[in-house]
Amino acid sequence: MKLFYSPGACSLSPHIVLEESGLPYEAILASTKSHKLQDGTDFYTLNPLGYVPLLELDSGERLREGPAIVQYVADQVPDKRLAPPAGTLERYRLQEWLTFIGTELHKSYSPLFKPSTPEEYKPIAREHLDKRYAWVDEQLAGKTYLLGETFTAADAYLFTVTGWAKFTGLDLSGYEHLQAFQARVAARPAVQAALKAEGLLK
Ligand SMILES: N[C@@H](CCC(=O)N[C@@H](CS)C(=O)NCC(=O)O)C(=O)O
Repeated sequence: MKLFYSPGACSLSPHIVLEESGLPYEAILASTKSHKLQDGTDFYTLNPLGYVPLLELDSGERLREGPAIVQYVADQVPDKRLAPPAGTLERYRLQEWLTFIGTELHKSYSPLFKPSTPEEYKPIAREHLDKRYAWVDEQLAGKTYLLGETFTAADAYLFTVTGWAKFTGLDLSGYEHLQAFQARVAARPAVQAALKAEGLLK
């Protein structure tokens, strides 16, 4: 498999899940700024939508959308329990989290990164995120990971987007369960490996 990623972008989530899976894969840099690969290939020829993450399977088929990619990878290695078995309520809990993180968190950060966003909109986006994080913090109380004791693909996604707070003026320091979660996930060897591979660790 090949994962097309950009350092620190939402593609870090499948990058972590691939590392956790232990499966062989290649990580290919596809900068969100240039939309070009290092060999000059126009990334739009691989993904007409131009965004990462993109997973190319060994068959040559390509899969888009982070929540779909992480579930695909997790399902290749059921023993790693990166996703609960399909059809169980727990699997829907995972999808509930992936959807929440994608639509309520990830896409609420996006305008904060765009130079074209009017300044007066930014506090509104931050307030929305803060309310959602207050809820996430409550959900994490007394838990190791979002689904309980086992690390899943949802944790990789929450960890990834929450890392953007410091770049977007969002103060999450008051959320103690969330802070503990971030530290716990960051300490996982697979997470360290993905961060290192993306050049995000010294
Ligand atoms: N719906 C997509 C969104 C992916 C996305 O927002 N990717 C961003 C990085 S976090 C990106 O590649 N932006 C550059 C662009 O859209 O050209 C998903 O969930 O996978």
